[in-house]
Amino acid sequence: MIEGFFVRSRSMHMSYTVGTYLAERLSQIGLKHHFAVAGDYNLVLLDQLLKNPSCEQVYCCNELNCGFAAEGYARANGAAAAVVTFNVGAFSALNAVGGANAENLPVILISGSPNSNDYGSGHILHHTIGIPDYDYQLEIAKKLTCAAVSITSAHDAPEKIDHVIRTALREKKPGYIEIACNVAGQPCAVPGPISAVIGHVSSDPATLQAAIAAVAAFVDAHEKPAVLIGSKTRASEAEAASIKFADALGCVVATMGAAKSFFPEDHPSYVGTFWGSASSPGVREIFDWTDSIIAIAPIFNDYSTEGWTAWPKGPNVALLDKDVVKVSDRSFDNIALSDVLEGLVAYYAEKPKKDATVVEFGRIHSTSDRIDADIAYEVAETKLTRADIQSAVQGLVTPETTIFAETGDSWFNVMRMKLPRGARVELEMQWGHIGWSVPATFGYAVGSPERRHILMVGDGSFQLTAQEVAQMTRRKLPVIIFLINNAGYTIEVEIHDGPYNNIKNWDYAAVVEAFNAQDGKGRGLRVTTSAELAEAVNVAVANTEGPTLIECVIPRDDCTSELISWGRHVASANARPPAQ
Ligand SMILES: Cc1ncc(C[n+]2csc(CCOP(=O)(O)OP(=O)(O)O)c2C)c(N)n1
Repeated sequence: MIEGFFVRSRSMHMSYTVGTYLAERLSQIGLKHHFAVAGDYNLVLLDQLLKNPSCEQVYCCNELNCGFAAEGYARANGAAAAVVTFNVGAFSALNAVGGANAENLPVILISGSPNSNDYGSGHILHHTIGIPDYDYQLEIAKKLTCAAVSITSAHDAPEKIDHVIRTALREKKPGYIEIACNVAGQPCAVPGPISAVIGHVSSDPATLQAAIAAVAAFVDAHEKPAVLIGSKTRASEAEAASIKFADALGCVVATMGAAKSFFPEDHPSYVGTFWGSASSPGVREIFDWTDSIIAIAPIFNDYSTEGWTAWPKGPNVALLDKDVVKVSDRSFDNIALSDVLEGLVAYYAEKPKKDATVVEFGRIHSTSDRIDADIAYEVAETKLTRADIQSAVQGLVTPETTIFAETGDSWFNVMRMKLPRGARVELEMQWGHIGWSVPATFGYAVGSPERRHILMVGDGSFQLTAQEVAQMTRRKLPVIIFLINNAGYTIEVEIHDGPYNNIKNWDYAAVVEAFNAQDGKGRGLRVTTSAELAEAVNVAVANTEGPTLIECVIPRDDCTSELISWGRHVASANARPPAQ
């Protein structure tokens, strides 16, 4: 409503350029920021974007980080934009765009591109591979995004921009827009109502009814169903509906590793993580005992199935995905997951609860919960352990907290945490680019300053993208970083060890001080005992004017037992000999 008024009132008084049109659309879809690295192909565009005060420009140290910062922002705000220069910038950002695709996040990558007169002219331009053909970046972007356009004329810019933003928002996938450097400032049409871009697409009514009936028949035919929540539940906008579905059905609910925090952990039906041998206590057993699984928006890959050893599939699994349902050899598409779940909620409203798995879980679940066991640690002058770090993070988690857990043992540490309702965990398990978490936490923190942000990152991962801590310092973001210095790539050690898993040690705490230069308020602390860790956590909580990095020094082989067994399964899957 407000946005519509904003468009009308502005459009009566001001004219638009391609760049201000784009800025208007970005702010209309709810972006208060966009991320950028400057380059001569995008400078005019950046000027145009700056003219819109409601969508602030936020700078990054490099384009890979810029893409990941946008990816993190999209996790907090539902969408994001990153602006980069041609080839040298965009190619780095495209890695993060691949990540946004894998993680189902609508990140719009915007690249400045050559002067429109240079297309087809035979001119060779800087930053390119030295051939007078400038389509190859667009062609690559088409593979990694759901919609990609090149704008070389202001005339068709509005519909091209709208097409990319609309498709990205609907599909929850990244989009790509390149704008010729001499076109960004050209006059352009006034934006129409934003509802044309963000309008809701309805489920096909007949298919929806048929899908609901098929799932209901599947559930009715089984005595002991269990619900498994997958990581695409958020992208499917089905988190609220899946809670209602769990309430109506009354059976156990587990989350997959990548979906940690996508279902409230204080819900009476919630049992923990299902992840093969890395499952929470009792969860693998209850999934062995169940006679049917309703899998909601899962991603079953080699990692999430623990090297294909814990892969729910076959006739006893109903798949309720983002816009397709597959059950009992029937398939229904063009339906929204939340509509399917709401239909099932109505169907089960008056029926007796299917709670056999809840009763059984109560029987098999050990009372010696390893999470509680781990939190009861003693603050002492003894050598710091992995469990101490896990406990320190657990102690900081509030309903307003988001924990970013980087690829590595941080995944398995965070699986053990107990989350109050409202707390979130962010993981990048499908793409799994180490170093993702530093810029992604930065972007997320820009987009949700009201929350507490905690980052758990290994030393190996940190070395890829460390410089983005400087942007946290620049914007005074009080992110608390637990950097686990275990002297190497421990997760890789558990999969397959060799000299390539040893890394050069850094003085990580000093790195933060270096980023401070003359004006930063970041803190860097190095701890080797649990007592020092407790003290450092107090310093971190008190530092509200910048990030605090706590370098936690632990032995190389101090990792979770889940990592060890998961790593063994993944190694076996990797080692399968070629089929004859
Ligand atoms: C960009 C990229 N390069 C390489 C890898 C392979 N890789 C996966 S995990 C990992 C090591 C992570 O080590 P660290 O951050 O120290 O965490 P730890 O395992 O010690 O907990 C590597 C190299 C990757 N996932 N992404």
